Amino acid sequence: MAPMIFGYWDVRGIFQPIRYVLEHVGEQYEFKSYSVGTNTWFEQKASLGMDFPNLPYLIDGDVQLTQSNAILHYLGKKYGLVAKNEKDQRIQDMFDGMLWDITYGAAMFFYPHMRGRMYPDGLEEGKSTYLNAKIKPKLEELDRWMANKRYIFGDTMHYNDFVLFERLDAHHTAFPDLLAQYPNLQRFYHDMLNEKGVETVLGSDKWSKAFNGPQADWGGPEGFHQPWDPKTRSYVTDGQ
Ligand SMILES: N[C@@H](CCC(=O)N[C@@H](CS)C(=O)NCC(=O)O)C(=O)O
Repeated sequence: MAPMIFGYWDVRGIFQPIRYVLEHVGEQYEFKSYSVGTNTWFEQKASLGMDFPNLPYLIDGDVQLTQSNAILHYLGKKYGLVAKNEKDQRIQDMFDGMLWDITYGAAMFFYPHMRGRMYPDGLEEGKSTYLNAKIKPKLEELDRWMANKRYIFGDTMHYNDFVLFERLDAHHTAFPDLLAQYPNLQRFYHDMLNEKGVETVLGSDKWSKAFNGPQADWGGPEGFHQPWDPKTRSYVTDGQ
């Protein structure tokens, strides 16, 4: 059987949890990388024969899928990383939506063209609004949820764990003091760093380390993995 094909920009973005799942289960796959800042994707988009063309996409034989949660769900089913009863299904649905809110909320803060009325004065000035009004309340809820749990669903791993990890990694990198306020999330984060898949991907130079595209004020290919310093409006470099 031909390997599955995935397409996405050459940054971590919303594809990274999908990559963690694939590497976690040791699946062979082809990755079609589209360079951010080029038109390659947009030139091909309409001709791929997809119902709702977008990035990321998945082609697996006759199956073609877009929407990151639909792709994660498809892979989760394939590899046993999904809810297996009604109660867990409800939790999974809730996490799909809630982690998407965090993903989208971060994009609305870090990408200037998406910043709206919430942050009228830009990144630096909007930082405390983002932290206090947006992300901290969600991390508090998640921290309570994760008490006495190894993974989101308790003892067994689901695809949502990789999404939560990626969101925590981005926020921990952008705001290095943040995670220390949430002991249960911090423990989960550090455990996940050693999880097969996460370790493989983050330890490899095969894939971009940039969280965001170059249009973002933080986490783009230029300054990836360096915490952003609000005072200098720049990335904190080694030794600072
Ligand atoms: N809700 C969609 C969002 C997809 C999306 O906005 N993709 C962005 C990259 S993160 C994109 O550039 N899509 C290409 C396009 O709009 O043609 C998902 O979860 O997959």
